[in-house]
Amino acid sequence: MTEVVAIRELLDRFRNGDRQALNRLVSLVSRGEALEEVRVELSGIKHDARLIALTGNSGVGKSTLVGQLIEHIRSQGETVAVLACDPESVLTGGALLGDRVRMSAHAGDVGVWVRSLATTSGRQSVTAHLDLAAQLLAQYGFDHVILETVGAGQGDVAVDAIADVVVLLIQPEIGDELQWEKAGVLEVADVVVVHKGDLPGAAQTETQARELLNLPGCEETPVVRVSSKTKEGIAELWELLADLPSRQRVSSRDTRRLLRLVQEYIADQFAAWPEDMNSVAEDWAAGKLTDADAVQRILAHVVD
Ligand SMILES: Nc1nc2c(ncn2[C@@H]2O[C@H](COP(=O)(O)OP(=O)(O)O)[C@@H](O)[C@H]2O)c(=O)[nH]1
Ligand SMILES: [Mg+2]
Repeated sequence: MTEVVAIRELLDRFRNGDRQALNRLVSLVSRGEALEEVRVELSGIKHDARLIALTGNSGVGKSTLVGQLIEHIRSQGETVAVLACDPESVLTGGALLGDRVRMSAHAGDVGVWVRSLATTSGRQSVTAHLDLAAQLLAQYGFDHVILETVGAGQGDVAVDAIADVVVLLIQPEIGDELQWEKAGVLEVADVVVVHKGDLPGAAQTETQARELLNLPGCEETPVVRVSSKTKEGIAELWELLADLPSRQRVSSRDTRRLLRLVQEYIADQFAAWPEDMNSVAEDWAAGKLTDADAVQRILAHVVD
């Protein structure tokens, strides 16, 4: 009973802009508590903040970039809240500390709110809690809410289900096997950032990402090269994000996912090139078949 009253009082204070109440509520929902009360509080309420998710493998520089974005946003007189959700932080403990150190430059600035969430529970609930926590921050009045999460796509957290804009960070890789290419994680991104743009190989990575994303019939996904070290591309990235209408690209992303599936399906079908397709190839090469006719013949074979 007392608990219900306490939560109601917290929500009252939250509504009046009490920062401590906000902090308590975020803690509660991220632990999976007071979910129903907060959900009711937030239902039907509108806010202008957009939820921007920065995602990518551990070590790609998400926290560092968030730090740069905070600085940029503050220099424009706007406010920002950041929820860092890094399941690996829970295991290692180290990343959490690192994030705090990098982001602590803004301690004492009321225009900045940063919290690392230790998420240990299952995928579904993490997403639900994270969504509510983010909505609380938006409703509180922050101009921007940024989520830092590891690995969209193979998803510890289904960020693309809750974020308005998903920014995928990739970095120049050593060796020729590209992890992100194989995993097909590019599809969830509204914007792809080639991070650590100061490193050798960044231009090549940028070209590869463009090629992979430039599938026929799809709207192009913007690819930006950014270095948090030199600050090159930070302002451009932020401008791009500001210009990107929320969820504008969702249908394009779905199309891309589907086309990727079609590509894989066809590749599977032709893992062993069937004998009877040789004549199609020969006729096509000899100019007896138009491109369209040759493709149709092959597709007919696939559909069989
Ligand atoms: N060369 C270079 N290194 C960077 C850049 N941004 C971050 N790093 C380094 O990459 C490492 C991982 O950064 P961090 O932000 O913790 O990555 P996260 O795990 O994705 O949050 C750190 O050692 C950073 O100093 C960059 O723009 N250029
Ligand atoms: Mg981090």
